[in-house]
Amino acid sequence: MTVLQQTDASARPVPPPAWRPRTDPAPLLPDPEPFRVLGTPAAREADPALLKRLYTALVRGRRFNTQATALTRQGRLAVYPSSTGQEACEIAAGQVLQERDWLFPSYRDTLAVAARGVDPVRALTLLRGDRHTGYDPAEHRVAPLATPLATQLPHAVGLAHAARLKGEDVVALALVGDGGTSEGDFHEALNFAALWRAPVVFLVQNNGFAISVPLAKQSAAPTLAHKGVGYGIPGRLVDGNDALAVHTVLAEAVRRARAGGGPTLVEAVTYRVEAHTNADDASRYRAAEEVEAWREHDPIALMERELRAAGVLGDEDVAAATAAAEEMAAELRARMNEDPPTDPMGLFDHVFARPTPRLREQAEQLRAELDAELGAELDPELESEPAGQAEQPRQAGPAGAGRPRETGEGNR
Ligand SMILES: Cc1ncc(C[n+]2csc(CCOP(=O)(O)OP(=O)(O)O)c2C)c(N)n1
Ligand SMILES: [Mg+2]
Repeated sequence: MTVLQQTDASARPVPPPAWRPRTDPAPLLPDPEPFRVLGTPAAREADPALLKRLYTALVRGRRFNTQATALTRQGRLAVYPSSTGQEACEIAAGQVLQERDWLFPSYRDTLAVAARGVDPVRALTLLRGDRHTGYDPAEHRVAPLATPLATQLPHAVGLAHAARLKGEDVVALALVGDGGTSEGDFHEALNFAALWRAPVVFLVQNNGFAISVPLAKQSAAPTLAHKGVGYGIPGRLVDGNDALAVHTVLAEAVRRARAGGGPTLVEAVTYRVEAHTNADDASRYRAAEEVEAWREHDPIALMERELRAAGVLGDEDVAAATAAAEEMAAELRARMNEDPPTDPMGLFDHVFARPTPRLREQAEQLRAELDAELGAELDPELESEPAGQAEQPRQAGPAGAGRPRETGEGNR
């Protein structure tokens, strides 16, 4: 009789205990519905000061997004991946950590970085086209905005684990998109985080799309929060447009991590209202009605409705928050309209440890051209010649030749 023909189940050997699940998966499973607070009786118990702080930051964040997008059209920013519609996640992530903790953002998370206290102009440096991060990660405890998907996640786990080994009280919060959860780095990060019980929190902003790829074509998982279960990490599902709910869930996950309880995977269900970046045309892959439906669930409107109903927000407060956001936008505009001093010679820095002869030759050629232009600019006789006869100084980058030759550091 072959094994397949065997009919007597009792004849099968019982697997030893090691074959049983080592962790009860039930407590790891996310709730079937995203956690919500705004519009429910629980919101009435929230600290009004926290609500107001979140509201003000949301209004400011929205204005930041529209201003940064406008700056791309004026050529002042190379690219901007807007988080309009996702401000609740961004602001909660930026506010929920202690100073000693670390934030690991992706390219879409400038708002979270700014909400953590980094100067907004510095937070935009990378997106302005500079090779520098723009801010000192160690000073702010904010890792550089990661453009390669999910690479920030193993970094977060490594840092959190190292801090724990050193006996430091540090939690790392790592942000990633729905598309990023398909990356190998996501899986490796979750596996090691669980294994080492690292004090790390993963926040997946499920905004429905990875550029033009909708979630339905990205993953067959029941929810993205379920992805934690296979690694032994609890998954939490939260309404990503409900700033109070995201703040509550993240704060709980951070507390748990700090207390030695290990990592949590939070999926915030939200929507990317704008195109992927200013270089994308979202109308080619999604219907305007879908976007409009999500605008009905706008994070600022949800918060404002709650605060007005609770009687802690009036017209003057709304006007004050709007005015403060306008002031921030005006300052951002003015500062982003300043040409950062750049050194065209910086092109050759950090290409090779020892420059090749060809590179050295090119550098010398550029240096000679720049010196010639500088000489032309400074020579009064040349300047007084009728237009057309003197060689026009060539613009070399936004700063142009003849400006102070500073190193790339001046771009900060
Ligand atoms: C490793 C890697 N592969 C591909 C890309 C190209 N890419 C840039 S953004 C993006 C979509 C990411 O979508 P998601 O993770 O959902 O983040 P979102 O842009 O929606 O915030 C892709 C595929 C990349 N940056 N890095
Ligand atoms: Mg996405």
